[in-house]
Amino acid sequence: MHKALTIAGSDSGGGAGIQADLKTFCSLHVYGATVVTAVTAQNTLGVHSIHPVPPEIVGEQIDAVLSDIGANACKVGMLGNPETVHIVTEHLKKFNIRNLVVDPVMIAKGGAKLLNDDAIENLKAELFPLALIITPNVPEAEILSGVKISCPDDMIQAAAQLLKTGPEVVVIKGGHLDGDATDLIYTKDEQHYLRSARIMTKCIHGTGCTFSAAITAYLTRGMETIDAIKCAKTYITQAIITAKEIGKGHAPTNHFWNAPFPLS
Ligand code: PXL
Repeated sequence: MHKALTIAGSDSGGGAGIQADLKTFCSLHVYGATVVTAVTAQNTLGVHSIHPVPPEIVGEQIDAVLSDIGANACKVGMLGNPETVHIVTEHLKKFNIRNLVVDPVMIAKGGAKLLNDDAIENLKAELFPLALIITPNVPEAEILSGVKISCPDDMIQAAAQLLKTGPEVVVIKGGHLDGDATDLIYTKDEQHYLRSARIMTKCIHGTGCTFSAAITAYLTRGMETIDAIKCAKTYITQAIITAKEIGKGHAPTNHFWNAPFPLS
């Protein structure tokens, strides 16, 4: 059985966070377990409120899942505050999780803060050293690396800085830059640009969560790291292309684009 764990926030609208992760795991035929770090009240128009789960309860959820069910790969999304970053790091260390994908979620599409400023250093110093892959978008990579990114070449400089914090692979998602949606995969030995044409759509809620969840699902299924990232790029691109308008704002992507019958 292929088993994955996501440690992330809940999005009541069902398009990002834990809900996006579970849908992605299901659609890629991976069993999904969940550790909820925060409950958000939100819809496609924005985040109304955020309620952090007490850090010790986050730790207990990790213990409960990993001491019994286990996980071939694990993904971390929204953490919110330094105490939760710390607890998650300590508990993941205890279970020696190797396939760890960290999506350093900071700000929601509408501008709501999903990570306090005082947690940024903890994320870099504590959690990144455990990660196999980190997947910042351009604004996150700028904050984490201190490098201003205006073009794909700048992503190389930022990724080189981020690699020093400990992950084996840095993926910078280039969707915030103008032009094609070009992502960078950066390791100490190889670099690849993954290019895809920009899709003009409002259906982009939860794209980052879905991409990192797809990487996690492919790792869970035993795929090599770089192949898992490339397949996840195809997965998120198709999920955006086939998305349907749900709600009045930024609709979620179509996690089930690969299902035998269309979303209706
Ligand atoms: O897409 C980032 C993200 C992650 N996690 C949760 C979110 C969002 C964006 O809204 O709500 C819970």
